[in-house]
Amino acid sequence: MKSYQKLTTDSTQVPEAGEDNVDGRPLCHQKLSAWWLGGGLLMVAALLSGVTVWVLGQIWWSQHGTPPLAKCVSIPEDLRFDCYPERNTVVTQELCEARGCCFVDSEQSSGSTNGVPWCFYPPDFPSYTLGSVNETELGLVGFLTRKAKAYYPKDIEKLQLSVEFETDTRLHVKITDATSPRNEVPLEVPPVTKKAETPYIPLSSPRRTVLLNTTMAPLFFADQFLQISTLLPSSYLYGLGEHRSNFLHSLEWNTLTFWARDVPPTESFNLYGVHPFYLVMEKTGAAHGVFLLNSNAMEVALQPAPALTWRTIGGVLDFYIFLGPDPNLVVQQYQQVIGFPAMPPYWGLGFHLCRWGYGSSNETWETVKAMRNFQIPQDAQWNDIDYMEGYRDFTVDSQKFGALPQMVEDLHKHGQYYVMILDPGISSTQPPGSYWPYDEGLKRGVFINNTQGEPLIGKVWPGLTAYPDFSNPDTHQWWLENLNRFHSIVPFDGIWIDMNEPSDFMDGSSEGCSQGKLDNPPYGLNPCSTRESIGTSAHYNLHNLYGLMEAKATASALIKLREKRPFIISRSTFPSQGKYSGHWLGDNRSSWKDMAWSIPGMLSFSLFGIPLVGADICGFSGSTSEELCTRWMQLGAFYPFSRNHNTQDEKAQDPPAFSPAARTTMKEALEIRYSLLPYLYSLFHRAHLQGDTVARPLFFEFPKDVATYSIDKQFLWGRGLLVTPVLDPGVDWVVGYFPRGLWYDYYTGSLVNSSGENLKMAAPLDHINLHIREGTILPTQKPGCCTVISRGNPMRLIAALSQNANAWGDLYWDDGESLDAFAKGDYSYLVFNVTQNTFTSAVLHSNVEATHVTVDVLTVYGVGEEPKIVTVNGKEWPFSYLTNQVLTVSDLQLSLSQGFSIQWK
Ligand SMILES: *[C@@H]1O[C@H](CO)[C@@H](O)[C@H](O)[C@H]1NC(C)=O
Ligand SMILES: *[C@@H]1O[C@H](CO)[C@@H](O)[C@H](O)[C@H]1NC(C)=O
Ligand SMILES: *[C@@H]1O[C@H](CO)[C@@H](O)[C@H](O)[C@H]1NC(C)=O
Ligand SMILES: *[C@@H]1O[C@H](CO)[C@@H](O)[C@H](O)[C@H]1NC(C)=O
Ligand SMILES: *[C@@H]1O[C@H](CO)[C@@H](O)[C@H](O)[C@H]1NC(C)=O
Ligand SMILES: *[C@@H]1O[C@H](CO)[C@@H](O)[C@H](O)[C@H]1NC(C)=O
Ligand SMILES: CC(=O)N[C@H]1CO[C@H](CO)[C@@H](O)[C@@H]1O
Repeated sequence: MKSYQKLTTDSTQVPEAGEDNVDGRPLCHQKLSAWWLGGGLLMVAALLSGVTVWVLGQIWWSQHGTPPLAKCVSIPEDLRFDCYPERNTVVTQELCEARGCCFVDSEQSSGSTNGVPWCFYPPDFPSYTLGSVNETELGLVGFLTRKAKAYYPKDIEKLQLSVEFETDTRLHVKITDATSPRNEVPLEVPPVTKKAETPYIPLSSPRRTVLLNTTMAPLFFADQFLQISTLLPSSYLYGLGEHRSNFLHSLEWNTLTFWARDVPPTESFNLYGVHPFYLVMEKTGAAHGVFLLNSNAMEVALQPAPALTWRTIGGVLDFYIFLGPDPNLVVQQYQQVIGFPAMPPYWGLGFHLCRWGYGSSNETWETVKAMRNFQIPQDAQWNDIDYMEGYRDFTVDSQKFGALPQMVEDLHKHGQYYVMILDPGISSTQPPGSYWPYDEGLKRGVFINNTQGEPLIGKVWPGLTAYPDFSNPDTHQWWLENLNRFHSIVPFDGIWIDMNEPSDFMDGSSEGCSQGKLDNPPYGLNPCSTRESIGTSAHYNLHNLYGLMEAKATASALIKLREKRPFIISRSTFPSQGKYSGHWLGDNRSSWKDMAWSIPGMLSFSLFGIPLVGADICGFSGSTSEELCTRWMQLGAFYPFSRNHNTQDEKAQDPPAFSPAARTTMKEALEIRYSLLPYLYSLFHRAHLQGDTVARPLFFEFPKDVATYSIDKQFLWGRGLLVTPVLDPGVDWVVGYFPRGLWYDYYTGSLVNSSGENLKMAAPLDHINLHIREGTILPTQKPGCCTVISRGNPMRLIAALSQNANAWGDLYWDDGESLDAFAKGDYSYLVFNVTQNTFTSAVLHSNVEATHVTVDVLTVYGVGEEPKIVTVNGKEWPFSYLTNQVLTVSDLQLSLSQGFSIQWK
């Protein structure tokens, strides 16, 4: 440890990257340098391969007092940081100046009608001073001290700041109370070994971007109010969920709340999950990401400077900064911290059907039979809460759902699966001795208590309920035993965990909100959100983690019960949720607008490391129409998690419920999905292995193309398949953006040679536009009724040649359900490529799994000239060639487990 001297210079000049002669001594760390300049300026710069500069900013101090108006007015509106963000408060000059802030009302804001705050911080508002800076193994540590009281109670005087360069591309900045411990999120960040790191990809030109600049507004660190603001290097900001918004966030004075909440998706509301992570596309096409690891109720205020303010009402300021430099790497680096998503079972990628209000097991069963009858692919049938007796978990309505066990047996006989809903609320009103889950839960003390140490009672579907405390390991054991007892009656395969924000139909609890400080924080966030607080001390900190903890308990129970990969879909989510579950986007309406919102929702969850995501196809509440449902089935066939789900008392919306024409179109859309499952499954493997996205925003693949930055009506599967759905009623065309390059129509192989333009395409009601990107090889398989069949069908490989006549693709294959198949080596991995008129399949890893799968057809799109001869492993072979430059070689019967080559000249 080396103590660090304050320097005398007043320079605030930013040193250039790699410059050694700045007025300050860099700490001796290979990648991280810190300079402490005059006036309390701390600057931390990360020098990445000598080209990247990253700056934390400065934390400064000056005299407190009412600032002179002239100084206030001179602050540009976009740079006014809100000093009075309290909702439902009319900010007066008196209130504002009592905080030592500038007050400039709307007239003086040059007639501006936007959200420019009237009360904002002067540039010299008092904050913390940095001192005692020492070098540590990975960075530096110092103390921040505050001399003047701020205006929130229990202002913490002395903080510890640590800045650590944990990997070449990840910085960890943590600000905590220097003297006493505070709530921290129990997230285990895996140690990063050099080996596991993703390679650093040098940019062609130096990246001298200031990613964070925290100098414009003061740092606050009181017991129940923590705030830090930063300028952003651009307005291209993504992430920050769960909210309903465009994929690209608006920075027009837009405040987003983070508090898990049961509410139908509505713009500007905080929704079911909490993901304090954002990704920014910088002006150069490079990307970085920031994650605030904090589980308390919080808020992010965005303003057009562009700037961002974090406000949280508990915990610590624990930031991870990911340097990318491309968006795929940012998301991978984020998942190195929160954990990579679980590998789903293969059947989980099939089509799922559900509704609330089938009314009986027989009606549910009839739907499955109708699907089979029309040969529409389906892997899983689900039930909502109506299967239960009085909506109580782990019960079956014996009158209406008496045949449920037989139905599940029948599903299994057909290679299909059963998933049912479970809510966390456990009915507390049954006579003692009649409801094991509650009786046993009470006995074992697994429920969340109120301040008097009694189980806290709220209200959900079954009426009054207690809430399991999933932070307690005893609760996991009790949950497992409940599931085990139920599984012996209904041998379910997957679980849908709903209402786990946790939802409560009452205000706080049956006793209302407590009077304690935790139910009445000095900075009340959105009253709609605090309303749902359950008033125990831990819950204040744990509320946002509830869905994560329940998913963890459920996944571990399912593994014990089935000894196969668990399949779980959760409504509430938190960072690292992908390790345990997928997510659906909640209780949408059957409307065109809601269908369109599903794409930004899905893409945001790709950023959050929860690739298994989809919306309720055809819409949950409200009544769908045949046209809407047809379009939605086409789009939903490309949700990574594909489920049609409906509410009670609405018309049926399962495919058999529609006209023959609509039904056929829906069936065809699902058959395309089933054809593409080998590709989708391989994408999930990459997500599981290293955090690649599955449903991918266009700009991830074209980060230099600014036109892609706001696209959220189209998306990619992986790098190679572009999906352009119709999102409007009454049209038979669609406009889609095609980044520069060659794109081939999935169905015909016809070429689109784009210069980076919007193109209008035919889109009759029975057609969804799909395009393969140049240079891609897609492994596809003949579809079947369900994955158990399709997995055994012959494959067709589709190669879409690049301008240079190359293509690349891969296939991950295993038995589709074993735990840790990859870790145990029980898989096959194949790489396909085309170079110099030769297609090769190379087997890089092989086990018995792939031997019975054959490759039957190779289709090559973009073969410029008709070949004279085609050879397969050196042997001449018949072929067909179409004038739209499509070469097809059929009847191959090649074993997937052996390498082969196909040549044309
Ligand atoms: C830095 O080192 C000095 C001297 O050992 C020590 O007094 C000080 O507390 C250290 N600072 C921090 C933040 O630990
Ligand atoms: C931070 O932002 C302020 C205000 O725009 C600017 O004066 C200062 O130079 C910035 N600091 C760095 C390191 O870019
Ligand atoms: C369900 O169907 C089975 C066989 O078709 C029949 O025996 C049973 O009574 C039905 N159950 C209900 C609850 O309708
Ligand atoms: C709740 O109180 C019961 C006793 O009433 C106790 O056994 C249990 O441990 C408490 N639970 C929690 C989470 O504190
Ligand atoms: C695509 O367009 C570019 C630019 O016009 C041209 O150079 C290229 O040859 C075209 N490629 C094909 C396969 O038509
Ligand atoms: C394509 O396959 C051949 C033969 O297996 C191999 O030599 C070549 O390196 C591969 N090219 C690419 C880009 O993977
Ligand atoms: C169930 C429900 O009504 N959900 C919401 C779906 O989204 C729209 C806005 O897009 C909301 O207004 C609805 O409340």
